[in-house]
Amino acid sequence: MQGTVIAAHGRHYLVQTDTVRLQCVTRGKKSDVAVGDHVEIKQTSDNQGVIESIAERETFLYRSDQYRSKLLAANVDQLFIVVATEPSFTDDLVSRALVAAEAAGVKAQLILNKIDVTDNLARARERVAVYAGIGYTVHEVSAQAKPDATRDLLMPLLQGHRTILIGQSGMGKSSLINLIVPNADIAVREISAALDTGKHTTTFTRQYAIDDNTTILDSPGFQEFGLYHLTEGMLERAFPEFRPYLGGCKFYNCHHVSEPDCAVRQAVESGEIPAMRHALYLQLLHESSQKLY
Ligand SMILES: Nc1nc2c(ncn2[C@@H]2O[C@H](COP(=O)(O)OP(=O)(O)O)[C@@H](O)[C@H]2O)c(=O)[nH]1
Ligand SMILES: [Mg+2]
Ligand SMILES: [Zn+2]
Repeated sequence: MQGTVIAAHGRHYLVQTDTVRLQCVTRGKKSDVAVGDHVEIKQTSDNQGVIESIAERETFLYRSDQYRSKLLAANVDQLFIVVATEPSFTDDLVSRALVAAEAAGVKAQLILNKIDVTDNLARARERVAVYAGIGYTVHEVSAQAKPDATRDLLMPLLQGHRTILIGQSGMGKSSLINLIVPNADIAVREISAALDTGKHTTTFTRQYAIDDNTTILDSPGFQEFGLYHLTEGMLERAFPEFRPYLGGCKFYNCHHVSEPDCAVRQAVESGEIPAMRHALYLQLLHESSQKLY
């Protein structure tokens, strides 16, 4: 039987086939299955099965720590980073998610939610403008105050795509999912029960089908978004605003750290590359050198 992994919790996976939804485990200790994976399964009881194999992935989105990389989602083609006017979001997480998306060849956009909270709106707009300046599209919504307008804006962007929502806890990811997916709250309770996650309904990634070729994935609000797995070469290419300068450094193998006549650092000095982004690049370069696998 073939199916799609729609939720993962530890080594337990929920697989949806055309006809049934099965709680699955992998054979042996294999644990490299992710939500979004197309899998071959063997049904072992009414509601259980074993994952036999994983189909080739179109994309894979990772995060990682010093010790291992962790597959976040497979086969998504779009990543929406959800930020809000309140609570305040961190640029660190936004940029890390953007870098992960670039490295995976997944198109990224930003959603600024809670624009009804006018006190913080100007500041939030200023902050997301940095990403718009780099070339990322930013959409403004209010899941709570303007639900219909929010749905009307998001639906055409989602149609025909496999989209993952990423954002810190409290930004409004679940509120957006509830607008887009009818009965999402019921679905998540069912998934939670099937995976026996207890009350921890938001600690795992799950996928909802909107129609036959439209899916949306909700991910937990990550505290950490390590990118130790990225190599230096992948890193510099994952910053689109660096690209115009990459051939222009004095040394062809320039790391853009402290080398003389570095075109990237000159662009930081002149304000063409946001200093905050270059600082994150340096941090990620450091992480990349610290990985132990
Ligand atoms: N004012 C305002 N509050 C919102 C909006 N969207 C979500 N919230 C609230 O923000 C809180 C966090 O939302 P939730 O969807 O659970 O965020 P998640 O942690 O990213 O899934 C909840 O109390 C929501 O009611 C919005 O557009 N405006
Ligand atoms: Mg949530
Ligand atoms: Zn350089």
